[in-house]
Amino acid sequence: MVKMSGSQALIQGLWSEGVRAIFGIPGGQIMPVYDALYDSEIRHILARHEQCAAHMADGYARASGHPGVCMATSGPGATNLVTGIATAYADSSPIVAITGQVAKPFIGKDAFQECDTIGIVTPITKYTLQPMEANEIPEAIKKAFLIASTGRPGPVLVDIPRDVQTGVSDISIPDKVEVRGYKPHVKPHPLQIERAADLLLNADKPMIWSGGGVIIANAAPQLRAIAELLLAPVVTSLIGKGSFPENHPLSLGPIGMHGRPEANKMVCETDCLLAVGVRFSDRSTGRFEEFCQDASIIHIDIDPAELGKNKKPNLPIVADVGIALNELLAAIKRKLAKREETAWSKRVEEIKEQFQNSSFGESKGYQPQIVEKIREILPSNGILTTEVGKNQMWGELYYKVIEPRTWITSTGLGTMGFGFPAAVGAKVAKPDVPVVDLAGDGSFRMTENSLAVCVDEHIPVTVVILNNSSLGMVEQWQRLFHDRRYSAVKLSGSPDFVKLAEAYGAQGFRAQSIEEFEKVFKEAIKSDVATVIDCPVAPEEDVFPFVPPGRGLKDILYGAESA
Ligand SMILES: Cc1ncc(C[n+]2csc(CCOP(=O)(O)OP(=O)(O)O)c2C)c(N)n1
Repeated sequence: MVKMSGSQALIQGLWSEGVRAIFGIPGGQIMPVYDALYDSEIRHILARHEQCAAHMADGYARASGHPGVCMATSGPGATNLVTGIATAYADSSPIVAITGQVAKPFIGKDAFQECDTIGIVTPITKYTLQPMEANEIPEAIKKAFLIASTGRPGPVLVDIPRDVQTGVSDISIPDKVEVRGYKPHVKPHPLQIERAADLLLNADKPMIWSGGGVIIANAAPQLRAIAELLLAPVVTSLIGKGSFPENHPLSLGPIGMHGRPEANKMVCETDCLLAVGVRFSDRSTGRFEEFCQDASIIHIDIDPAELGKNKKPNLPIVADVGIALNELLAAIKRKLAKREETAWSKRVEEIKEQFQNSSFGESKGYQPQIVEKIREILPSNGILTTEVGKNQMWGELYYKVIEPRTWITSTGLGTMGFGFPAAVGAKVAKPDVPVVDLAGDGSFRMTENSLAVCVDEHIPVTVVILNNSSLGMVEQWQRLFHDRRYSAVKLSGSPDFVKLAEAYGAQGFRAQSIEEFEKVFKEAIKSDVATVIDCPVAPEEDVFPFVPPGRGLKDILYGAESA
């Protein structure tokens, strides 16, 4: 036991959890913590908006696999974190948010900058804690990290009243902590694994659907081994891109509204689907009733709440995805030495042939070309984040992700403004790899102030803006489904993005052709300052193919004429 303040205990607790970077903004009710931070070796990255601090922590977590930490003061600081916390929650990303709160005697008195942070975030966090004495802080921090990073990961918020931060007590930092009632189920039942193996081996058209849970569990190698043994094609969810190398012969890419047509077509044909670490999102499945109607579905997930939530599986398995896939691989190996090519595996080649080199129309437009060029130039461990809109969908269709944790995008909440701060967080986690945000002009404008953070903190990320002077995705939907009644989508009044970057002290380029883009992009990812590349693109260049909302995966639109 050592005499220290609650704030000192917090900083020590964070340090002992391995925290070396915090993203945040100070304010009145968190100042004692910032004072203690002054004496610590933890790097503090001053965000320019708390929403960005939360997205930075999220990007850090997704790139590294370790919880990211964000911090804010009470009231508006805490409420500004909300979109970032909800984004992390929807995508099962482990962040720990620390907020200041008014001193205990002021709670419930409508004090300056008081708000019920715990009440606000309870539906969008995995857990919340509010230590009420200084000596409770170390245990609260340990619990926060344990809960955020185990089982199905997610955000945890620790709200600390100001007088608890300043209170001095005899405090020790525990090595271990137990959370009563919290026991994430990890081991699958052996009989279920045997059954899953039999179902897959007896199927004529086995297929794997791999999701974000495979990435979280670091289980990509096991998944690949199973696919190769079974000669089963693999499709992913949008967030699951990277759980199976998209340049692998068995990869068909992502399914869903903006998925690859070959993936959507083949998933309609399978007779046995192994769905791993996916949540059967409507964006992936289209109409639930039509999804894999004639297939047996095996669903493995660590969160029992996911099994049967949207689609009832024939074989539900609650388990840590890594352990379950290890055991499934062993079971399949016991029963099958090598599988010869089948009609189904030949169909994979055939369908890929049909679609992979096609732009689904005439010639490939500028935006797919840019996305493919990024892939060509970035090394396989380079990280691409995206915003939300057409930019994300071009990425989904044309950017082949090779390694886990190199594709970071907001899929559950679909948060515009996520990609740039997430890229900053990812670059802090992985300073040696190039990190690029693929943006739309609308999304970039929501969090462009992170340019100040990049310059100030020497975090050289590259932002590629597909600049169509419009809220493009909404415009596309208005074009296709609302009779071209363009309501509130034209983004006039944007600054010159090259000059904007320069005004922040970053670097700006404009690329009007693919040749120009190639040249400046190569320069940008090697540069030691943040770079914005403004690519003027045509607003009418729409993203196709896609499955219209409310339809089944077989109803693919290849162009405006089929809408
Ligand atoms: C914070 C937030 N507000 C609104 C939306 C709804 N929305 C989805 S896509 C989109 C347009 C995106 O425009 P832009 O960032 O310019 O990208 P583009 O589609 O043009 O590539 C909008 C407004 C959203 N997803 N997130």
